[in-house]
Amino acid sequence: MVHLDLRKIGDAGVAVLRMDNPPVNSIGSQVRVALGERLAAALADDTVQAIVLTGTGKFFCSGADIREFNTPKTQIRPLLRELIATVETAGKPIVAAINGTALGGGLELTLGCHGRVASEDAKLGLPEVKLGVLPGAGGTQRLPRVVGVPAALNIIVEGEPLTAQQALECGLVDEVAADPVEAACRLALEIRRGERASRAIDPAPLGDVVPANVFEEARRNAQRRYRGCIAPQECIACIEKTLHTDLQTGLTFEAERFKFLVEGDQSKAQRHIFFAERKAAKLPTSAPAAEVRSVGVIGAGTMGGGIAMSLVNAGIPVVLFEQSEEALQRGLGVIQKNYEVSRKRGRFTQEEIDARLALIRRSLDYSDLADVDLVIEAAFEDMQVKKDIFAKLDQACKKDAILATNTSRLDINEIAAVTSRPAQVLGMHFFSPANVMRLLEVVKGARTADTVLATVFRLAQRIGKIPVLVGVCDGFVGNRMVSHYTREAYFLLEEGCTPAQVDGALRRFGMAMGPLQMQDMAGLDISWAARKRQAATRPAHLRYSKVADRICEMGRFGQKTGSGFYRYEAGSREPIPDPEIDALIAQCAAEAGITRREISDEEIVARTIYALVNEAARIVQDGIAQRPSDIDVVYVAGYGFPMFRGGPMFYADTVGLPKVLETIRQFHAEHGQYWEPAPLLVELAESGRRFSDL
Ligand code: T1G
Repeated sequence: MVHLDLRKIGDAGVAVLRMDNPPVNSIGSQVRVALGERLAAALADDTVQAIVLTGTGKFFCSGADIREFNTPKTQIRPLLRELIATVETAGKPIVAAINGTALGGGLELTLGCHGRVASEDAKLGLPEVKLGVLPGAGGTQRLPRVVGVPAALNIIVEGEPLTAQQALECGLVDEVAADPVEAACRLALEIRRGERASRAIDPAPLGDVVPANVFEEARRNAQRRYRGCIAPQECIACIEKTLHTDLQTGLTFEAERFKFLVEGDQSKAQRHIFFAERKAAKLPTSAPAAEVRSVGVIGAGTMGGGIAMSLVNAGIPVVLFEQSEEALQRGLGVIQKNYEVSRKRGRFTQEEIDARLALIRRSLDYSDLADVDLVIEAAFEDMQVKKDIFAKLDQACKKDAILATNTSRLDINEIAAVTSRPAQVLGMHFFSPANVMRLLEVVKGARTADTVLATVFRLAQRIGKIPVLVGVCDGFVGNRMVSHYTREAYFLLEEGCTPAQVDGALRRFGMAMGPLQMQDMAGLDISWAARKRQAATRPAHLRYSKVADRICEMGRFGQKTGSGFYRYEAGSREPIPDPEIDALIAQCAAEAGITRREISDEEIVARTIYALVNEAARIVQDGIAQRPSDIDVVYVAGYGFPMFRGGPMFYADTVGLPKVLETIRQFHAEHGQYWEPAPLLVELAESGRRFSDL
């Protein structure tokens, strides 16, 4: 747990305390107790002139043990902030040797030390805001006193880690060393001998070190970037305290705000997503993963181009295939333009972009795909087009190559059946823009081999995606649910809402974008094609809204045609309400004999979000998703569902399944069959259980 090694350096003794709590050296109650004991021993030992704190392997300390939050273990003494106070006020110099990742409480521990040395590959950050809390062991009070207020605001509100070099440049660490423990021992003794100044924190208020509007600006930015999240605002309030309050007063305020957040629904939701993402990435098989050295991408359109970028961004060579030179040039042009935008934003240097573009080999010939380990097909969303491509790929590619399709809803098994290798065929459903969106639905076909799943899951993590295993059905998980969500949005239009009212209610709920604006962004023609495909099997007795079809019949496909549910000025994505659409909706309602009425935000949210929940319960029941939390990951990472609500299933649990069921039964009585409660939802609600129990 915490090892104590005594080192003799010259005639001086240095106690090296090494935290060792795999897998990520989190600091829970047991580590705190052990560290407290070792520290007391080293401080009491007269042969020890200085102390060094360090970690094990790749981790210094990944912060407090998140699993202990909201449990009695958090009250076991010493508390982390008490340990840090002991370090800070120790009579012997204590230096942190940051041997790797130091996050949250781990970095806060080093802020109590009298010096900090980092290894070259160290990562240093305070990501608590991503868990809906704040750095509650002094980070908001000590970091501004070490790196200054502007840098502290950025580190704490954004929650992104710094490299060792960046930490050196902003004064967070004193040195970067190949052997941080050796360097820390030397620094500690130099401080002991008075040859180097101690970096002990000055507890006095900082005073007006920054213009007052810095905090207003920070609040406005955080409100815009993290709409609905309360933790960033609390972080800013704590940091602001450093200007005019001393350290102890600030620490008390910080502890009180931490308690408020950690007991709140938002943090519970964000922690749920933290663990849900890690659970989703685990496959129910121990089959070995094969190496993917190069990938073929079929189609250089919006999706193909984004997929190629996410692969070369991870250093994986790509053969980008198109049917015509013109299409290839157009696709490569879009990729270059996207990189140019990233360069202007300082994300990539020109050298880095050139290196990525050099990994893209352009192709008009299937034989260029003979040696790739995986092909991802991102061609036009039509079954026959995809079957033709897979038949050709089956001939052109080496026998053990994996063939994946980026279809967003077509039957993987039907595509696999045209090949001689159905075990090597699966779906890899990326989300637009594919080089940005982190979600990847990995669609397991009836005959997809476990080794193929393992290979694609490992590749997904390598390219920074969150893989979620889903089964074959129309729309898999995300799109199968979204069609129920948009159905209710269309019905709400007919019953009295405007597009802006529906979208506004869901934006206030926290969605990144409302359903109708989202449809305009994705292109109305895609869902129109799907509705046409489904028309043959849609039961005639079921209600069907013609609103979206009518808009498409007018040639309005959304942003790409300058109008859809909204109008868009040239070059702008800002949705402008259009009276012509209001009239069209009223016409459809009249034809359907619907009397329009006032509709509340509450009803809009319940009808759309519970439509998601009810269909999601069917998806779990059908085994299309492994567990409810996977569905939360799909919606938070792929559909703009607010992280601070934890996804549709966690949100339903938070509301309470009996209440959700009661409302759905009410909708069932009012609106008919679409709202028949999912048997799994009924079973859980009536047995007092939750989705999170599954
Ligand atoms: N507590 C408990 N478990 C943790 C953990 C933590 N802090 N960090 C990781 N795990 C588990 C994780 O669930 C997984 O478990 C396994 O470790 C490997 O993780 C007072 C209040 C450190 C960068 O926010 O960002 O300090 O799935 O798959 O990709 O102010 O984990 O195997 O059962 O992610 O190598 C602040 C959270 C806490 C860091 C490693 N710290 N962790 O990434 O491995 S709040 C954080 C991470 C705090 C103080 C406050 C990453 C990582 P399982 P992994 P990885």
